[in-house]
Amino acid sequence: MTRLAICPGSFDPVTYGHLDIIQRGAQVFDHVTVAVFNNQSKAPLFDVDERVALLREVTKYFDNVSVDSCNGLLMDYAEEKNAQAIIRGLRAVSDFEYEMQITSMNRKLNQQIETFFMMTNNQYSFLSSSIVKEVAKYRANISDLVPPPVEEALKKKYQK
Ligand code: COD
Repeated sequence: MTRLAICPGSFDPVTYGHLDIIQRGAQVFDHVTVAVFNNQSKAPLFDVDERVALLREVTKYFDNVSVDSCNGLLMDYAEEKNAQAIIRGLRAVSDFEYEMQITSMNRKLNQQIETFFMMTNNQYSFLSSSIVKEVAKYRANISDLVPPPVEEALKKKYQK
């Protein structure tokens, strides 16, 4: 049986922290689908198509990773795709409460699909899309935080 994991998120935009958990997840599962959602509580800088295009560009070297977008509930999407698992990353204790809340709700919605957490790589423990956008706005060097296509896309956004 092919073991499929969904790696859901806003990815606004994808960072090296995201890429690290996608890559490590892809070493454990047969296939990882990165699913881009519009998180209603965050006002996005990149629209969903832009986020998907950037993710496809930076994951093109992994042969068992694909990228998709989704509206609606994560667990409906995961069930429709016959996924066995959800992959999430954990950076700090502050992530834990939020993750516990959404994982408990997801488990209530579907008991068959398990959520797996991966600890961040130490070098990315401070890294988030929000922090990258904040510093990119002031034209700081972000080359060690995001892959080159994302750096380019951020430059374009903040040139306007
Ligand atoms: N190191 C390791 N992991 C990281 C790092 C880093 N530096 N940065 C981010 N991550 C991880 C995050 O912990 C997360 O697991 C993943 O990468 C994606 O992060 P974000 O910030 O892009 O994504 P979120 O947290 O905004 O995603 C939230 C969802 C879109 C998954 C959520 O809102 C959702 O499931 N929406 C669909 C609607 C739904 O089903 N709701 C019911 C659940 S309550």
